[in-house]
Amino acid sequence: MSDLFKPGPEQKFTFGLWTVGSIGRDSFGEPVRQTMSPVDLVHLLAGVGAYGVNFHDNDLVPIDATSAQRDRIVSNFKNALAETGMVVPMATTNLFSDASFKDGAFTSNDPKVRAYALQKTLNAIDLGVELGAKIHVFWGGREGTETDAAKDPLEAGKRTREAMNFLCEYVKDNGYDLKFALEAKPNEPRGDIYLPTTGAMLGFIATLDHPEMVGVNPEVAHEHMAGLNFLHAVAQAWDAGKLFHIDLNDQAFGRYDQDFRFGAVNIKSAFFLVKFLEDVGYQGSRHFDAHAYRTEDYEGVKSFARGCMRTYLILMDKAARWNADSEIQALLLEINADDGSMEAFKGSYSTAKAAALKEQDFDRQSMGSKGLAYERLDQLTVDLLLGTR
Ligand code: DIG
Ligand code: MN
Ligand code: MN
Repeated sequence: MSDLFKPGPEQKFTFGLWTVGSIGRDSFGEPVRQTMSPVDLVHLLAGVGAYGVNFHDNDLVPIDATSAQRDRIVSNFKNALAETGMVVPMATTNLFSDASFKDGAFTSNDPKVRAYALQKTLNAIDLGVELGAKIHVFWGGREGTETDAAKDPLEAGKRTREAMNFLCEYVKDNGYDLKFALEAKPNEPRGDIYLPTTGAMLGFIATLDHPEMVGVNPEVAHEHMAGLNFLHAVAQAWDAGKLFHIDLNDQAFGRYDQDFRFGAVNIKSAFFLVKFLEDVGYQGSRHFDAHAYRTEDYEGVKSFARGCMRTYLILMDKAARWNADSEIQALLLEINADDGSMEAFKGSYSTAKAAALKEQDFDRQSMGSKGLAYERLDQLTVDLLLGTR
């Protein structure tokens, strides 16, 4: 592949240990790849040009490891980071694999499970901070139901709020330089998952004691599973100052969580997302929460990882071309033309402004008959993406 689209630290491309470390087990099949150690995965990621590596607590330290084993694992991991120059921008807690979380973690009906989930998260926060993480993600994969007979959604919300408030206080109490990013998903592995979309998460954050410490980690596949426009979810998060992290991958609509390589399905929506992130100057990690096809060996896994970053870089180039394309930009100027006749009605409210607006005549016929040239604009975009301009 050409060196033109070579990843560098400036893009902050990161992968979770669980992504390139996925051994291809799924609900209908056994693993197809051998397990690689976290140290080997760090070297694999460094070898393909990634900037950083993220992990769930148990991706790195097995749930039943002794403290001596934990210390040795962490020390070896730190050595691999030092040898490769890789960093750990984000960590997270696995609150979904162990059987004890079968009915949720923070929202479990069992108070012992809720307390254990908090304890596990405190330890995972400590581990992430020890390795340099500045963001801790919460994906509530088991926080949901198959029957609403089993759990009052109000109570589930209160339990989640109580846990998040407790954990924010823990970070403050320990003086950690750490923020939380909540990741939404509408379903799978639960029949329905609470707080199913990024928009729902944004509303929930406003109810917390320390909302300034909590943002969102939108994932392409998860908004697509809900049939939503991912760019619009990201733009709303950005507008609210809450885009603390982002999970990039791809996903066909109306399917289970496919976690495909970035841009593998919806190249046009991936383009508009990349253009948005680059236009607004997003400074966070570009995290690929995805995994290679189950058909692949580790050479295929490396192709997967390189492909995520390469497609992002190609779309960055396309975005710069779109922004510099004179025909596209001329069309945008035309579309957004403003003759200044409505200046009096812009901005904040006044009694006089409302009275004047009520007296204003509008020519609905002329407004409704105006052609907007969106077909031409979109075709110019498709031409640019297909390389014919
Ligand atoms: C799944 O999309 C979730 C988990 O892999 C993890 O908790 C989070 C971090 O990106 N994404
Ligand atoms: Mn996913
Ligand atoms: Mn994710």
